[in-house]
Amino acid sequence: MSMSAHIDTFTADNLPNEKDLPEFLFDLPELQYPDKLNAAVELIDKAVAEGCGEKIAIYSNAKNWTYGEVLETSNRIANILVNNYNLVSGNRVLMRGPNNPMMAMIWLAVLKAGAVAVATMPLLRASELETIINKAKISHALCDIRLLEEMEIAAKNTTDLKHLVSFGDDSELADKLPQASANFTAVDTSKDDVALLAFTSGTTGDPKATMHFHRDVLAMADTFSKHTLKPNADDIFAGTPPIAFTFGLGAVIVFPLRVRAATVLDETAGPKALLEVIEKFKVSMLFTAPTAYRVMLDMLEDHDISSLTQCISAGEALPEATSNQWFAATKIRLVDGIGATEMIHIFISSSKDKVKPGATGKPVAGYIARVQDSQGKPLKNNEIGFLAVKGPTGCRYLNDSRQKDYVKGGWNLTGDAYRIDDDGYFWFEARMDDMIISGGYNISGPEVENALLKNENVAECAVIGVHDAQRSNVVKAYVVLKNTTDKSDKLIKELQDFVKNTIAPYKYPRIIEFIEELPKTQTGKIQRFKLRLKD
Ligand code: 3UK
Repeated sequence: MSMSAHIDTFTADNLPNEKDLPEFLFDLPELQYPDKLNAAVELIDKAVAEGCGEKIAIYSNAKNWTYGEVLETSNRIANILVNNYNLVSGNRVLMRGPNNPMMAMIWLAVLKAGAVAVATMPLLRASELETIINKAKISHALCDIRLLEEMEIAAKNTTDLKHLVSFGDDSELADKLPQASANFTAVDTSKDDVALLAFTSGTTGDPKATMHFHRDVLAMADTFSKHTLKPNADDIFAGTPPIAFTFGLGAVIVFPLRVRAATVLDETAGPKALLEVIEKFKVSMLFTAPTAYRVMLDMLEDHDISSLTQCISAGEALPEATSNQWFAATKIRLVDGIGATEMIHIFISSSKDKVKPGATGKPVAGYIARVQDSQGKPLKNNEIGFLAVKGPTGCRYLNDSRQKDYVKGGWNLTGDAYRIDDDGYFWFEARMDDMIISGGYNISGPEVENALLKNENVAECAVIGVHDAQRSNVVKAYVVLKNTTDKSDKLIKELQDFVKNTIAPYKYPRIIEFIEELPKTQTGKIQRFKLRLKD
């Protein structure tokens, strides 16, 4: 391990014990990083040094930013943090705002100053912010001036936070920017200094903070992006996942800057706005969740999306039906990829010409993966078990006993049930928690969902097991309808027959309830546990 440049050693002091860490693999030549490495310097200073100063780095509805302007502004922000607010390397800086150019430049500034970026979802409420401040011992918070209210409540209830600074139009930061120097010498961090904390979207209980080093930030680009997506400097990236979700951080900041491409950071969320962004900025690389692809399918006619070359889906299993519908409408085969906050980004996927629809793909270059039983013994092809993965990135929870659940025998265990087919493709079955045991059978909720989604009247659905005295559990489907408002028993029967004709009949949903909207996390995942609580 190299010597840390952090003065505030909180993150280093709270790393898991060596014996509880996963094994890390650095086989690829591009993963041989030097001991001294600052990810932000690689992403922005080096881009300008290579001559990209005049090239556009960030498009937005308000203004476009060249690489040179992004470098200057992030330098000014770093100077303000250090000179006006006493930031020292290793301090944790909370960031609160929608995906916009300022958020990106603050993120770069925090890393350049050797501090630790803690981006948060814009919709969080005071109590959730409080939990993050306490857990990560946040010293500084930068908050979009329009989102101050909840932040101020959280700040009052905590003692660690010393500086709360607003950014955006007419903010404290905007006020100081013109006077601050545009030159900043980045802190000479080590490749294994913590660069960011990412909180898991955690469905229940206490959120976990995962820690990622400077080298991890680059590794996500040098594995998945470089080898699977193969972008170049002419690409234009866009997507909906927030920067606080590492899916978004990679998609709209790290991947584009790593290859000196451009990113669109647009605040207006939602599938309709996304389609407008694609058309206006001629986006080539699109990143969003399966649900958004489904919603966009019905709006494609009104938009010119011919600039798209690759569409990446992650966060949840991509149903084969959605993959095929998107392909039929756009001639672009969706790239599905499974990632996790613990792994920082995607570790199983396929490049678009190698996709097997319905399967997630194969381990990304730099990663190895297998399916094992509860004892850690590898299973044979086509047997369903626990997904285990290893690579250049991996799980490091900040001071959390759950480290021992995620990492066993050097492998990261994601909590997903998978199988590997005879061609080596990995197939998602379910979250372990979403496997339904009914009448002695193991039924995967997502498989039933996939069958239902092939029906023309089904917009969205979620399948869970509900308690039943006879069968221990029965399969129940919550269905959001489209093309019809007919919530009759006849339609229920039709949908049940449809499933019986699509997959093994015993898997059909014995109960179907129509619902207006499915409960979802801010990262776009269906909250099946909330539906389970209803029953
Ligand atoms: C599930 C998937 C099937 C799976 C993420 C890309 O989702 C991300 O991170 P989270 O920590 O959740 C991890 C869990 O989500 N999942 C994600 N993608 C897929 N299941 N197919 C998929 N394609 O249960 C996994 O264990 O919120 C995704 C990049 C960065 C991320 N953090």
